[in-house]
Amino acid sequence: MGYSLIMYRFATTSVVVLVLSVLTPIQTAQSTELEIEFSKLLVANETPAGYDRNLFRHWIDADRDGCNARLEVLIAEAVVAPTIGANCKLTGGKWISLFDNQEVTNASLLDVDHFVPLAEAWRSGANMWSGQRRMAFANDLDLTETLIAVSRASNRSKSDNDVANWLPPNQDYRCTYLVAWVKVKVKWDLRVDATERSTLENKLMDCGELSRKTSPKFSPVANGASPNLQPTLVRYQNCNMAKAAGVTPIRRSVNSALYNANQHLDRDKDGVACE
Ligand SMILES: [Ca+2]
Ligand SMILES: [Ca+2]
Repeated sequence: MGYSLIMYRFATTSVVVLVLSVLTPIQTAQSTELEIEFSKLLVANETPAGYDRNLFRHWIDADRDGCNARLEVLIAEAVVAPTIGANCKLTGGKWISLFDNQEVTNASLLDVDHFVPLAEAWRSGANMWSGQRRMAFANDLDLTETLIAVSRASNRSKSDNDVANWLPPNQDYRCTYLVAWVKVKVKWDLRVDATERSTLENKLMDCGELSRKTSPKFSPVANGASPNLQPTLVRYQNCNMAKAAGVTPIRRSVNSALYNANQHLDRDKDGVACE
Protein backbone atom coordinates (compact mmCIF):
# COMPACT_ATOMS: atom_id res chain seq x y z
CA MET A 1 0.00 0.00 0.00
CA GLY A 2 1.69 3.17 -1.19
CA TYR A 3 1.63 6.39 0.75
CA SER A 4 -0.02 8.26 -2.05
CA LEU A 5 -2.83 5.74 -2.21
CA ILE A 6 -3.38 6.07 1.51
CA MET A 7 -3.55 9.85 1.17
CA TYR A 8 -5.92 9.51 -1.71
CA ARG A 9 -8.19 7.29 0.31
CA PHE A 10 -7.95 9.62 3.24
CA ALA A 11 -9.22 12.37 1.02
CA THR A 12 -12.14 10.28 -0.10
CA THR A 13 -13.12 7.91 2.69
CA SER A 14 -11.56 8.26 6.07
CA VAL A 15 -13.41 5.10 7.11
CA VAL A 16 -11.26 3.03 4.77
CA VAL A 17 -8.10 4.47 6.26
CA LEU A 18 -9.32 3.66 9.74
CA VAL A 19 -9.99 0.08 8.74
CA LEU A 20 -6.57 -0.23 7.16
CA SER A 21 -4.85 1.23 10.18
CA VAL A 22 -6.50 -1.13 12.64
CA LEU A 23 -5.79 -4.09 10.39
CA THR A 24 -2.09 -3.26 10.12
CA PRO A 25 -0.23 -4.90 12.99
CA ILE A 26 2.13 -2.48 14.66
CA GLN A 27 4.65 -4.31 16.79
CA THR A 28 7.34 -2.74 18.84
CA ALA A 29 10.69 -4.42 19.27
CA GLN A 30 10.05 -5.22 22.92
CA SER A 31 6.67 -6.94 22.52
CA THR A 32 6.55 -10.20 24.39
CA GLU A 33 5.39 -13.41 22.75
CA LEU A 34 2.02 -13.09 24.44
CA GLU A 35 1.65 -9.46 23.37
CA ILE A 36 2.20 -10.55 19.79
CA GLU A 37 -0.37 -13.33 20.19
CA PHE A 38 -2.83 -11.01 21.87
CA SER A 39 -2.48 -8.52 19.03
CA LYS A 40 -3.67 -11.19 16.60
CA LEU A 41 -7.09 -11.45 18.24
CA LEU A 42 -9.85 -9.96 16.14
CA VAL A 43 -12.98 -8.54 17.71
CA ALA A 44 -16.42 -9.53 16.47
CA ASN A 45 -19.84 -9.86 17.98
CA GLU A 46 -20.79 -13.38 18.94
CA THR A 47 -22.82 -15.42 16.46
CA PRO A 48 -24.68 -17.94 18.65
CA ALA A 49 -27.44 -18.93 16.19
CA GLY A 50 -27.54 -22.52 15.03
CA TYR A 51 -25.23 -24.10 17.60
CA ASP A 52 -25.53 -27.81 18.18
CA ARG A 53 -22.90 -29.75 20.11
CA ASN A 54 -23.21 -32.56 17.58
CA LEU A 55 -21.82 -30.27 14.89
CA PHE A 56 -18.43 -30.87 16.53
CA ARG A 57 -17.57 -34.53 16.17
CA HIS A 58 -15.49 -35.25 19.22
CA TRP A 59 -13.52 -37.99 20.93
CA ILE A 60 -12.22 -39.59 17.79
CA ASP A 61 -9.25 -41.97 17.87
CA ALA A 62 -7.09 -40.33 15.23
CA ASP A 63 -4.08 -42.64 15.63
CA ARG A 64 -6.26 -45.75 16.04
CA ASP A 65 -4.48 -47.04 19.10
CA GLY A 66 -7.76 -47.76 20.90
CA CYS A 67 -7.63 -44.60 23.02
CA ASN A 68 -9.83 -41.73 21.87
CA ALA A 69 -8.84 -38.07 22.24
CA ARG A 70 -10.48 -37.83 25.67
CA LEU A 71 -8.49 -40.78 26.96
CA GLU A 72 -5.30 -39.54 25.31
CA VAL A 73 -5.63 -36.32 27.31
CA LEU A 74 -6.21 -38.23 30.55
CA ILE A 75 -3.12 -40.36 29.89
CA ALA A 76 -0.98 -37.36 28.94
CA GLU A 77 -2.00 -35.22 31.92
CA ALA A 78 -1.81 -37.82 34.67
CA VAL A 79 0.68 -36.98 37.41
CA VAL A 80 0.72 -40.69 38.31
CA ALA A 81 0.24 -42.81 35.20
CA PRO A 82 -2.87 -45.01 35.11
CA THR A 83 -2.82 -48.62 33.91
CA ILE A 84 -4.16 -48.85 30.39
CA GLY A 85 -6.27 -51.97 29.93
CA ALA A 86 -8.27 -53.48 27.09
CA ASN A 87 -10.26 -50.90 25.10
CA CYS A 88 -8.12 -48.26 26.77
CA LYS A 89 -9.83 -48.72 30.11
CA LEU A 90 -7.89 -46.69 32.68
CA THR A 91 -7.36 -47.87 36.24
CA GLY A 92 -5.45 -46.18 38.98
CA GLY A 93 -3.53 -43.01 38.23
CA LYS A 94 -3.71 -39.55 39.70
CA TRP A 95 -4.57 -36.15 38.28
CA ILE A 96 -4.56 -32.58 39.52
CA SER A 97 -7.58 -30.64 38.38
CA LEU A 98 -6.04 -27.21 37.82
CA PHE A 99 -9.33 -25.29 37.73
CA ASP A 100 -10.00 -26.04 41.41
CA ASN A 101 -6.71 -27.54 42.55
CA GLN A 102 -8.32 -30.87 43.40
CA GLU A 103 -6.52 -34.19 43.41
CA VAL A 104 -8.49 -36.86 41.54
CA THR A 105 -7.63 -40.56 41.59
CA ASN A 106 -10.54 -41.89 39.56
CA ALA A 107 -10.48 -41.08 35.84
CA SER A 108 -14.25 -41.37 35.62
CA LEU A 109 -14.56 -38.35 37.93
CA LEU A 110 -12.74 -36.17 35.43
CA ASP A 111 -14.13 -34.28 32.47
CA VAL A 112 -11.93 -33.44 29.53
CA ASP A 113 -12.81 -29.83 28.97
CA HIS A 114 -12.69 -28.03 25.66
CA PHE A 115 -10.72 -25.09 26.94
CA VAL A 116 -12.54 -22.75 24.60
CA PRO A 117 -15.95 -24.40 24.90
CA LEU A 118 -17.53 -25.77 21.73
CA ALA A 119 -20.44 -23.32 22.00
CA GLU A 120 -18.05 -20.42 22.55
CA ALA A 121 -15.99 -21.56 19.55
CA TRP A 122 -19.16 -21.69 17.47
CA ARG A 123 -20.18 -18.13 18.28
CA SER A 124 -16.58 -16.95 17.79
CA GLY A 125 -16.30 -18.06 14.17
CA ALA A 126 -16.55 -21.86 14.12
CA ASN A 127 -20.07 -21.40 12.78
CA MET A 128 -18.39 -20.74 9.44
CA TRP A 129 -16.04 -23.73 9.58
CA SER A 130 -16.30 -27.02 7.74
CA GLY A 131 -17.26 -30.11 9.72
CA GLN A 132 -13.70 -31.34 9.23
CA ARG A 133 -12.22 -28.26 10.87
CA ARG A 134 -14.70 -28.44 13.74
CA MET A 135 -13.68 -32.05 14.30
CA ALA A 136 -9.98 -31.11 14.26
CA PHE A 137 -10.64 -28.43 16.87
CA ALA A 138 -12.72 -30.71 19.09
CA ASN A 139 -9.97 -33.36 19.12
CA ASP A 140 -6.88 -31.18 19.08
CA LEU A 141 -4.02 -33.00 20.79
CA ASP A 142 -1.32 -30.81 19.21
CA LEU A 143 -1.87 -27.63 21.18
CA THR A 144 -1.94 -29.07 24.67
CA GLU A 145 -3.96 -26.11 25.96
CA THR A 146 -6.98 -26.95 23.81
CA LEU A 147 -8.11 -29.90 25.94
CA ILE A 148 -7.63 -30.22 29.69
CA ALA A 149 -8.63 -32.85 32.26
CA VAL A 150 -10.42 -31.23 35.19
CA SER A 151 -12.87 -32.17 37.92
CA ARG A 152 -16.43 -32.57 36.78
CA ALA A 153 -17.70 -29.98 39.21
CA SER A 154 -15.32 -27.31 37.91
CA ASN A 155 -16.03 -28.12 34.28
CA ARG A 156 -19.75 -27.92 34.85
CA SER A 157 -19.51 -24.60 36.63
CA LYS A 158 -17.52 -23.29 33.68
CA SER A 159 -20.17 -24.55 31.26
CA ASP A 160 -19.78 -22.71 27.94
CA ASN A 161 -18.66 -19.40 29.44
CA ASP A 162 -15.85 -17.29 28.13
CA VAL A 163 -13.34 -15.46 30.34
CA ALA A 164 -15.68 -12.49 30.84
CA ASN A 165 -18.14 -14.75 32.67
CA TRP A 166 -16.07 -17.47 34.28
CA LEU A 167 -12.58 -17.90 35.64
CA PRO A 168 -11.29 -20.92 37.53
CA PRO A 169 -11.75 -20.79 41.31
CA ASN A 170 -8.06 -21.68 41.73
CA GLN A 171 -6.62 -18.15 41.90
CA ASP A 172 -3.05 -19.37 41.40
CA TYR A 173 -3.99 -20.79 38.03
CA ARG A 174 -5.93 -17.81 36.62
CA CYS A 175 -3.06 -16.11 34.79
CA THR A 176 -2.09 -19.40 33.15
CA TYR A 177 -5.75 -19.89 32.22
CA LEU A 178 -5.97 -16.48 30.54
CA VAL A 179 -2.74 -17.03 28.60
CA ALA A 180 -3.96 -20.44 27.43
CA TRP A 181 -7.28 -18.89 26.36
CA VAL A 182 -5.43 -16.47 24.07
CA LYS A 183 -3.28 -19.28 22.64
CA VAL A 184 -6.26 -21.45 21.77
CA LYS A 185 -8.25 -18.60 20.25
CA VAL A 186 -5.27 -17.50 18.15
CA LYS A 187 -4.33 -21.00 17.00
CA TRP A 188 -7.87 -21.60 15.79
CA ASP A 189 -8.37 -18.10 14.44
CA LEU A 190 -11.38 -17.60 16.69
CA ARG A 191 -12.67 -14.10 17.37
CA VAL A 192 -13.20 -12.46 20.72
CA ASP A 193 -16.18 -10.32 21.58
CA ALA A 194 -15.50 -6.81 22.85
CA THR A 195 -16.21 -7.63 26.53
CA GLU A 196 -14.06 -10.73 26.37
CA ARG A 197 -11.19 -8.76 24.86
CA SER A 198 -11.27 -6.04 27.48
CA THR A 199 -11.50 -8.66 30.25
CA LEU A 200 -8.48 -10.44 28.81
CA GLU A 201 -6.54 -7.23 28.42
CA ASN A 202 -7.24 -5.93 31.93
CA LYS A 203 -6.57 -9.22 33.65
CA LEU A 204 -3.46 -10.05 31.61
CA MET A 205 -2.10 -6.63 32.54
CA ASP A 206 -2.78 -7.44 36.20
CA CYS A 207 -0.93 -10.71 35.61
CA GLY A 208 2.05 -8.81 34.20
CA GLU A 209 1.63 -10.59 30.87
CA LEU A 210 0.71 -7.46 28.92
CA SER A 211 2.55 -4.21 29.49
CA ARG A 212 0.06 -1.79 27.95
CA LYS A 213 -3.34 -1.39 26.37
CA THR A 214 -3.59 -1.54 22.61
CA SER A 215 -6.41 -0.67 20.26
CA PRO A 216 -8.60 -3.57 19.25
CA LYS A 217 -8.59 -4.90 15.71
CA PHE A 218 -11.98 -5.64 14.29
CA SER A 219 -12.73 -8.72 12.31
CA PRO A 220 -13.67 -8.00 8.70
CA VAL A 221 -16.93 -9.80 9.41
CA ALA A 222 -17.53 -8.07 12.74
CA ASN A 223 -21.17 -7.21 13.03
CA GLY A 224 -21.46 -3.95 14.83
CA ALA A 225 -18.21 -4.25 16.79
CA SER A 226 -17.72 -0.73 15.61
CA PRO A 227 -20.42 0.60 13.32
CA ASN A 228 -18.10 3.03 11.56
CA LEU A 229 -15.43 0.52 10.78
CA GLN A 230 -17.69 -2.27 9.90
CA PRO A 231 -18.71 -3.73 6.60
CA THR A 232 -17.56 -0.97 4.25
CA LEU A 233 -14.79 -3.10 2.87
CA VAL A 234 -16.28 -6.53 3.15
CA ARG A 235 -17.35 -8.35 0.04
CA TYR A 236 -19.08 -11.49 1.21
CA GLN A 237 -18.77 -14.63 -0.84
CA ASN A 238 -22.37 -15.57 -0.30
CA CYS A 239 -25.45 -14.65 1.70
CA ASN A 240 -24.73 -17.24 4.37
CA MET A 241 -21.52 -15.45 5.25
CA ALA A 242 -23.21 -12.06 5.19
CA LYS A 243 -25.94 -13.46 7.40
CA ALA A 244 -23.43 -14.95 9.83
CA ALA A 245 -21.84 -11.52 10.05
CA GLY A 246 -25.22 -10.08 10.99
CA VAL A 247 -25.36 -7.54 8.16
CA THR A 248 -28.35 -8.83 6.21
CA PRO A 249 -30.46 -7.67 4.53
CA ILE A 250 -28.03 -5.33 2.78
CA ARG A 251 -30.03 -2.37 1.51
CA ARG A 252 -28.70 0.16 -0.97
CA SER A 253 -30.88 2.82 0.66
CA VAL A 254 -29.36 2.17 4.10
CA ASN A 255 -25.68 1.44 3.40
CA SER A 256 -24.76 2.09 -0.18
CA ALA A 257 -21.05 1.30 0.35
CA LEU A 258 -21.81 -2.13 1.72
CA TYR A 259 -24.44 -2.67 -0.93
CA ASN A 260 -22.02 -1.72 -3.70
CA ALA A 261 -19.45 -4.16 -2.36
CA ASN A 262 -22.07 -6.89 -2.38
CA GLN A 263 -24.11 -6.16 -5.48
CA HIS A 264 -23.36 -9.67 -6.72
CA LEU A 265 -25.62 -10.98 -3.93
CA ASP A 266 -28.62 -8.96 -5.13
CA ARG A 267 -29.79 -11.43 -7.71
CA ASP A 268 -33.08 -9.73 -8.58
CA LYS A 269 -31.42 -6.29 -8.61
CA ASP A 270 -34.08 -4.71 -6.40
CA GLY A 271 -31.58 -2.84 -4.24
CA VAL A 272 -31.72 -5.36 -1.39
CA ALA A 273 -29.15 -8.15 -1.19
CA CYS A 274 -29.74 -11.28 0.89
CA GLU A 275 -33.31 -10.48 1.89
CA1 LIG B 1 -5.64 -42.57 20.06
CA1 LIG C 1 -16.93 -14.76 23.72
